[in-house]
Amino acid sequence: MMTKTLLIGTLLGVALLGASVWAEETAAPAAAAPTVATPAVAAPAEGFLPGDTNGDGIIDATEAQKAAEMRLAKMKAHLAKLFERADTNKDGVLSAEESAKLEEQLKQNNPKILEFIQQLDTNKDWKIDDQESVAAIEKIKANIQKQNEIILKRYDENKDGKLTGAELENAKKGADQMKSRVQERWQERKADRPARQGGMKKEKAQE
Ligand SMILES: [Ca+2]
Ligand SMILES: [Ca+2]
Ligand SMILES: [Ca+2]
Repeated sequence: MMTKTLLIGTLLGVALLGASVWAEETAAPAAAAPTVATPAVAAPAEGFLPGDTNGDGIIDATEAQKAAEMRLAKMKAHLAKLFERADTNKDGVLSAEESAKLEEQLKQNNPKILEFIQQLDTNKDWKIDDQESVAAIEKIKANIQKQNEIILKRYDENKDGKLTGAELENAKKGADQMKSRVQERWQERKADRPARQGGMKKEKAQE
């Protein structure tokens, strides 16, 4: 059994993938594709959790549906770019070789994204078709539900199924700490690949 904290970390980390990680990964294309634009990735401006539009610390069914759809749309856009880049002979499919190369690249740069893609792309063609999309929305919503449960278990002191007053404050603090930790991890990762990131930044600055 994983500890509660670790689980929260993992889930919040995955939730935060919705913003920073997608931006990060998309901003670091291979040198061969400098023209790929970074999509406008909305920062989770609303509540302290991405998707929590009313800021009550819980992602209800309506919020979850919207959050899942958004996350899937981002994921599809991101995957389409990865696909295009990986499809070196431009025949619209990834050969075993192209596929292996992309997998290896993601494994090194962003294993969490790879894991997420592999969970959703069940027929392993590096595309999310309609059927996979339906399943993906359900999977993302189930993750959100799990996240709600963990947050309530940890912060809902009076067990009324809501976070109010000090409960909400504590949950916010917890989320902030988790965000800093996630960001620190990203800084560390950036530091591990200064050439690529530095190169990209300079290119961007000159545009
Ligand atoms: Ca909410
Ligand atoms: Ca697929
Ligand atoms: Ca409560």
